[in-house]
Amino acid sequence: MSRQCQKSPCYRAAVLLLWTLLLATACTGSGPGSGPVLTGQTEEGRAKAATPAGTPPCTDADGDGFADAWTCPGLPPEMADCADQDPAVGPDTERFVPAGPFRMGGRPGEAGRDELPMHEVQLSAYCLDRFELAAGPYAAWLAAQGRVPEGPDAANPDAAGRVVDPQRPAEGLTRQEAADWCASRGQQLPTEAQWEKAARGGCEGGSDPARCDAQDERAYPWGQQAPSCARANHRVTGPRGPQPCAEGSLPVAALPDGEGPYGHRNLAGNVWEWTADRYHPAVYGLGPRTDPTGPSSGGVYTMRGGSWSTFSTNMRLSNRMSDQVMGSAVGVRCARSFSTGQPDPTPALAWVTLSGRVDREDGAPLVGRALYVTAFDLADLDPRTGRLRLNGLVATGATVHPRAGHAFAFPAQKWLQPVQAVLDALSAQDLRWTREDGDLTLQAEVFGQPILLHLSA
Ligand SMILES: [Ca+2]
Ligand SMILES: [Ca+2]
Ligand SMILES: [Ca+2]
Repeated sequence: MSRQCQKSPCYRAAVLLLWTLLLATACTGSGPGSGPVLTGQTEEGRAKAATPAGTPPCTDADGDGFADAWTCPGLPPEMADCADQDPAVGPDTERFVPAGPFRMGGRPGEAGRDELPMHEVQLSAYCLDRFELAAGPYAAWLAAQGRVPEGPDAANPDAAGRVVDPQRPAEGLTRQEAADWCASRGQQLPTEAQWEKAARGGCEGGSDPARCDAQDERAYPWGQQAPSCARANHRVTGPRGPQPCAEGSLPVAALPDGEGPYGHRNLAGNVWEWTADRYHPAVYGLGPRTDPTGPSSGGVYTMRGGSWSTFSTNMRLSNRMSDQVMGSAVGVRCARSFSTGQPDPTPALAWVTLSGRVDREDGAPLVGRALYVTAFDLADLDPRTGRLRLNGLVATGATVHPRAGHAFAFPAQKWLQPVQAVLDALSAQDLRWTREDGDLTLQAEVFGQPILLHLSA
């Protein structure tokens, strides 16, 4: 792009487009049933917890057999009590994550651009629910307040308040509903950093507890092994394309093999999880971050973890998604934190969603089962080719589904900025584009596959 443009407001505005385009045909198949149900603590565990070795005087005020995590931070996570005044809270319901650094983000080539660069983040100690919120307690809480589900994607309970399965996660909550639930328990939505540290583990693990190293950069909550249906309820990659592990969600206590380093279950897969942070694709490179809380302004929020309908390629724990995408299967798990967060110093984003269609630049059929395009901005411009390198992917499989010209659109209420202003800003860049009757065609590529994006106001 030109120097003039780098200095221009249009560049600083970092125009973002976000859209999802599914070209996939419906997949069929069945997965495993629910995993083992969580068991309660054992008498042996209680005896151990009451006498932690080598730690300051530890209290067990509520007598639930587990010492107070906050005054006794050296406890292993399965013995730490996140609420020592509340016998209903223990390591079976919440897991303590000790203070310290962790490595946040993904590796180049494996992650979206909004997950780069991988960087060290300092977090105060916090607790995070061990499981996604289940529909049973959530529906009971709604009913007690005379509330009905408000979200357009309400699934469990559904829009009429009917619980599909009380053991499976609450699904289709609005962010406000999720935040209200957490507040009612004396908790909060986790920040993105809190969510990700619970999935990755802090640098106190790994090969060198004294510093962050490559051992502290696991790609998935369970480690480095590729996603499977035993570890995460998602659409697993196979020779015939992504296949669903199950019909929708699984009980929140299912899949113990997928537990994270502190014992959290179903962080990856099952349902997406709301976070406290506003979405921004470029906060990771801003400098040192301590208890970051995301941008201080904006109306687009971040979800983490993927769902039962997310592909294996997006099960990595650093994956980020915003609530611009409609129909996402989203739930929540709450955090318990007493730290004062620090907002990331970023300018407000200009957001827009557009409708249109996508074709291959050379007119050939699109190859792959799905084309999934997330946020991009002008920094994604390849100066060599003049094309946008999209933060997306073409999931490949043995079967080719040529669906060129596939139409897509987003509901009008998701348009946060005047579309014409965004098109004007894009037109002012040195992009390769054509414009006709107000429509804009961008030349772009997804993992090297040239495509044409036809955008219309
Ligand atoms: Ca206790
Ligand atoms: Ca307790
Ligand atoms: Ca999840």
